[in-house]
Amino acid sequence: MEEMKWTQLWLGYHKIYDGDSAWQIALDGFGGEQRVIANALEEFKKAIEALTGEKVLGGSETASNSKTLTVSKKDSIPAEGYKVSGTQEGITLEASDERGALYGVFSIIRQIACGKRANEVSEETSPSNPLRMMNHWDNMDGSIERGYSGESFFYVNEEIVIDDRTRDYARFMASVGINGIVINNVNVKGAASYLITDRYFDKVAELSDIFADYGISLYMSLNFASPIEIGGMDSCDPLDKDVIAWWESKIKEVYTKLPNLGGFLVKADSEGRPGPFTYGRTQADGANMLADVIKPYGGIIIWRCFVYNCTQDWRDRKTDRARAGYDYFKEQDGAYHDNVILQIKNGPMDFQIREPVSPLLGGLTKTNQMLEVQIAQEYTGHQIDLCYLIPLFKEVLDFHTYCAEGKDTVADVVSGRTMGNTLGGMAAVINTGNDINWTGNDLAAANLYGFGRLAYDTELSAEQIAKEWIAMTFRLPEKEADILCSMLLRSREIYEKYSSPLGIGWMVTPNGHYGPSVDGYEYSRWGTYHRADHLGIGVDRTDKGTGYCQQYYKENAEMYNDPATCPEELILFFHHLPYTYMLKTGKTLIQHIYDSHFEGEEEARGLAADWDSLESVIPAESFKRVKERFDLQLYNAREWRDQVNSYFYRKSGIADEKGRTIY
Ligand code: GCV
Repeated sequence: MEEMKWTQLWLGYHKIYDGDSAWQIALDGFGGEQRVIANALEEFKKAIEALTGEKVLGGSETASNSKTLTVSKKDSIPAEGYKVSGTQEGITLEASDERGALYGVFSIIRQIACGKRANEVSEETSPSNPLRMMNHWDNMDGSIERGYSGESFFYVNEEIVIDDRTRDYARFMASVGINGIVINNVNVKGAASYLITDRYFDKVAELSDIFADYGISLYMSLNFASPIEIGGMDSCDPLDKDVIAWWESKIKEVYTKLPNLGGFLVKADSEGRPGPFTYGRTQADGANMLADVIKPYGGIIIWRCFVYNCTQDWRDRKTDRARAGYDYFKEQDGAYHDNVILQIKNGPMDFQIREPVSPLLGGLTKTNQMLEVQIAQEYTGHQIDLCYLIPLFKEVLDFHTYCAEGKDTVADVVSGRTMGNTLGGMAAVINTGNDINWTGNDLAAANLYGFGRLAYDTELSAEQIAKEWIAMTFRLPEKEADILCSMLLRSREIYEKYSSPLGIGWMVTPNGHYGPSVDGYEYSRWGTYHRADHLGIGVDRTDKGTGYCQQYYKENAEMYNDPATCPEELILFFHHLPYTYMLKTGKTLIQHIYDSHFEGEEEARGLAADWDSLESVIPAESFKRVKERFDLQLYNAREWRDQVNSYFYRKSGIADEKGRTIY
């Protein structure tokens, strides 16, 4: 038997039923020579044969018992949307464009893989978000910044690698509706600065071509200092006419070589990266200059809002990193050109297990905006610990910003519904690498699948997505599928319980970000403090503290400003409170810390036991890989529990009411 080089994730089809028909394909308004349509039909063939045993007939072949998949172009279907309906005679798929047809095929596959017969297939939908993107933090030496699944499958030794894996990757992404991929780390350094030069054009074009086969546009992260680093100039001032002329000629060259390029993602003036601030210019000056240059080619500039002072003095209690995004970007709301999108992390800090929603989302009312989340588990367990993140993303999407009446959730804002703009959407820092299972932990693939599905349809529930992913990946009996689904759904809260308490975040080992170090970031330059002393803990971000609360619309500002109305899972993010503060549960703050950490560790053991109970129904290799991860997770959970509890016991001198062992 040929050795498996990599898994097929949720496209590893299991036989669902033994069908007795053969399939014919009929195209109406679409042509088989259209590349995305051709690939969609290939996917249908591959899947239907594996799922049902039914053959798809070639052009001249006939059969007495055939059914037909009819793919029709219908202009009334919204862009990238589709309508599929099964009958006794076959399935009709209607779409107005190729992407819609491709997604329609994957919808048929999904429905059959989840248990429907071909004649029962039925769905009519279109994407919630215009842009649904994956951001790779892959470096050209093959390493991945915050990667926990091996090395990059795009780059080895500063060369771009294109093989069967590249195509499979594009298929997986298309199957969940991803339509844009940024292929390199936002920290653009060294060889990556040369992606926009002859050194790499041919390979990038080849990659872009494979993506285009599956309806995906290729994007690149851009080095704002390119005029200096690759152009030999002494400035990258966005208002300098020579700099602008350099960019004009560079972008012309880029689009000559890469006509399908979607555009660029830019991290500027952040964590040591160059940007317009160096020249006394604004973020809008930088973004608009590039946007104007790229506009004739139909490209867009996605400009990140992750700008903050990373050389803060921990003694300084006035500067608040949480405020930075809003402080830097709100002032220029409306100044950004229409092919600029501001990409905003879900929280004001940095992908902690719990943060409030960034006040920039919806705080900006005249600027295209996009939500950035992270499925790479940087702060959420490195794809060792189980942490299904879709519930977290749902909370963010459902959050009411109060920016407009009736259409004020983050989902409304980034989809474009609130402001009527056509550019916006969701991006995820991806969790893949060249590990055999793509995501390190086999169960972390639920986040990869889930992000795409959610970005396409923000109405889907975390549970529904989990069920689909389980059915497609493992095809388990009902009871076992329920166990796995429950594991996924419990996992985020469990991770939260045994790690840092009540929204405070950052009690993590510096640099690597796995495992506890309660004071690891307390006396650092990163603006990440918990301010615990012998009496209490938390950051005062109220009107009497850093004033961060006031960046929200009134309803939220008032809610967060008062500990009595502040959601308790975030209370230490917004308030500095005594350990004796009484929570609504009737527990003191310190008792909550002890209880949640003991519970979290115990519940993590429950997850591991649940996994053990699935041994007979999960493929052996997969079972073993995940089991090894759970062993590590249990060690981690125990360290978190004991270090956090001991720290606060030693600080506060208050004993655990239940008399459990604290060190
Ligand atoms: C790509 C955090 C991470 C960095 C990352 C940065 C960002 O600070 O730790 O590795 O850099 O976010 O989002 O730009």
